[in-house]
Amino acid sequence: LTAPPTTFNATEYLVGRHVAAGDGARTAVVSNTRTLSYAELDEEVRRVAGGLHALGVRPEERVLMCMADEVELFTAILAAMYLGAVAVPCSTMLTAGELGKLVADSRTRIVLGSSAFGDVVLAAVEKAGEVQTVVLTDDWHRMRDAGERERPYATWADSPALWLYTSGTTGTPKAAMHRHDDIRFVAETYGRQVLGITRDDRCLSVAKLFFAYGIGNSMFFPLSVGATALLESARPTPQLVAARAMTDRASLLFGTPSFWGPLLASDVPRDAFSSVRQGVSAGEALPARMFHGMRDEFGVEVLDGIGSTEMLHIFMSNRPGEVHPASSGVPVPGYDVEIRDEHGAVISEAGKPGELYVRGASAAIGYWCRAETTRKVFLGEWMRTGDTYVRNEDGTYSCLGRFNDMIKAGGIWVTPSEVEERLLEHPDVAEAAVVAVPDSDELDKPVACVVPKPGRHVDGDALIAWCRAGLASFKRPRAVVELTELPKTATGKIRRNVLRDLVRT
Ligand code: 3SK
Repeated sequence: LTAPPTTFNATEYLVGRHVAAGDGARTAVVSNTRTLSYAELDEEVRRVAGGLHALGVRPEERVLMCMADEVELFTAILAAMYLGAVAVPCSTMLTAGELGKLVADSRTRIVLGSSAFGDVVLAAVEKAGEVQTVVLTDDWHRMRDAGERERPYATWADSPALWLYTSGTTGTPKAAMHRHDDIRFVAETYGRQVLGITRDDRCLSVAKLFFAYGIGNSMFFPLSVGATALLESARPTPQLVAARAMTDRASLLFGTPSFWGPLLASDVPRDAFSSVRQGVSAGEALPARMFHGMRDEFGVEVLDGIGSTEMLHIFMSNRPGEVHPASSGVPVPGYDVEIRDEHGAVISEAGKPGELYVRGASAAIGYWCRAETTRKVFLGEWMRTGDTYVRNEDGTYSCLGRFNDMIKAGGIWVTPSEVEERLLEHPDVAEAAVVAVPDSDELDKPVACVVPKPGRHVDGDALIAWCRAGLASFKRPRAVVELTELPKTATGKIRRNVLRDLVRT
């Protein structure tokens, strides 16, 4: 070792620093049930950290959470990082079986859950032999009353802070491992230099805290500047988000195309977002129609950008006042992008599509216990996104779809093989392939192409219900197409591009 590592703790950066600077009275977070100042948040973090420490949590150990967007989840994430442990917020949309796989994969010994999801959490940990403690929010007071942890653990900038499970880039869920300094980096690049976030902003996000997009929107960006996070625990319908934006005077509104579409089709009053100075969109490419609709009807300019769980947040984006509709804009300061062909050679001409590669200091250090996939995705400083992009003549970049078969529906990854496995468990199904098909809003949705067993027929609604019963609801096919056979290559591989064309017509 030539130089000592830099000591840096993300929770200190997000919370403690503001209290030390005399800003403890500023409002840090407003949830559906509570409002906390920075001083109160700081105290709550130290209490929850004390409770986790008393339960035996050690630095670098995982703490898995399956919790609604409320003060408990907010403080649990911060408290885990404060202790030097690793926060692992997981989707609340998963079935017990799906969550159980993440619990087992992460080898966590402690699981925190909202009591509202108690059944799922308890069933998920049942088969995970390493779990020693489950704390549900009904028992939260016992944990937070164990005594405060006075000082943050002296983590290094490179210490592990946060794992986020993703199915993106390649199939099965795997944890992208992020360092403490990744959090500072996204806040100081996209947050400050693109959004121009200030301490007067009030951030409202449709994406929940367990998504990379959501945790940046609702925690890293507002707390990095002493601004206010508005947490919403319920499903973000257009009516609910509009009501919340009005009541709490949101100034930054973070959505996805699958939110803007229904919002534009709704009867939400067109002045509902008059406090919003900037809209943001990510998750999937924003159709130009939605950009114009939001600007012309609601008076909100929506900045489309692309990010990934692996890069922690948005690395390419349009800029306020300089939006190029139907494009993801240009790289965020601190990031570089390249378009490369299938051999990895850089494509320098505009208009020629290829796979988007990105580099920047917030890149995950890899996937937990997935050496082979890590080596395929993280190539030195560069990361393969798995998205097909093109550079336009004006220097902006546009998304043309996926480089592989993964589906992004409503901004969330769906792994075709996982849905196909479930379909094949149905007694009427002989063969199945799931492909992405654009809906009327031009947004990809999973569609199942199914060959029934001899003498059987498939009932589309029943098959969708079958998938819904065995998988998280967002993974269900939105339509089922019955075929007599699936198109295949000479070596027996399903020709998904042929299927996609067949189903679209
Ligand atoms: O999907 C995206 O564009 C995205 C944006 C920010 C953070 C994470 C993701 C996956």
